[in-house]
Amino acid sequence: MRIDTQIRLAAAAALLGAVACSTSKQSESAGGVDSAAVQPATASAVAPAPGDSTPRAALATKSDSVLVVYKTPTCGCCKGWVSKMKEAGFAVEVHDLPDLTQIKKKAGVPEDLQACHTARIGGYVVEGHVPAADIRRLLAERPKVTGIGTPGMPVGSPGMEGAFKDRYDVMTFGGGKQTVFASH
Ligand SMILES: [Cu+2]
Repeated sequence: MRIDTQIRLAAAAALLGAVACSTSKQSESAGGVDSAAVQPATASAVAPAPGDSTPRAALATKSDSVLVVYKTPTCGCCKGWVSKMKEAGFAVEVHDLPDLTQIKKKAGVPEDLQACHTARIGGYVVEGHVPAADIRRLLAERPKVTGIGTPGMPVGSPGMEGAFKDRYDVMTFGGGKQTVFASH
């Protein structure tokens, strides 16, 4: 009986999470999406606008603290993750794109790890709802991998808060065999 109820709650929360991710209202970020937005962070870092040095200069000098996020404009849980990363102290540069297929391909994210958003920081790729502490550890330890990723959209991960918490792993990729980087 209790387990039944928990399963139903879990299903409902998961459904809510999925709905929130796919149907949240459009991002209010200004500016249209164009191909220029797809360029890597380093490209924008070398072209600071006159009189507007702060964010771009930060990109150039503190790339370990600037998280460049690629997401679709309607993804609610992506916005949730961005908020959590900001709360954790990362400067976040968001690029809204209608389709992330090419971004994920270029970033080398394996298909089985693909999630809703793809980010770059300090030369690494961060895929999906990875906790901020894991990103900091990645930057501190600098393993020889392409990046880390949280496959799927586990409830309880940052940006996917819910009535319960899934157990989930953050995996490394691009360094040979995928390995568990952190378990939550
Ligand atoms: Cu998500």
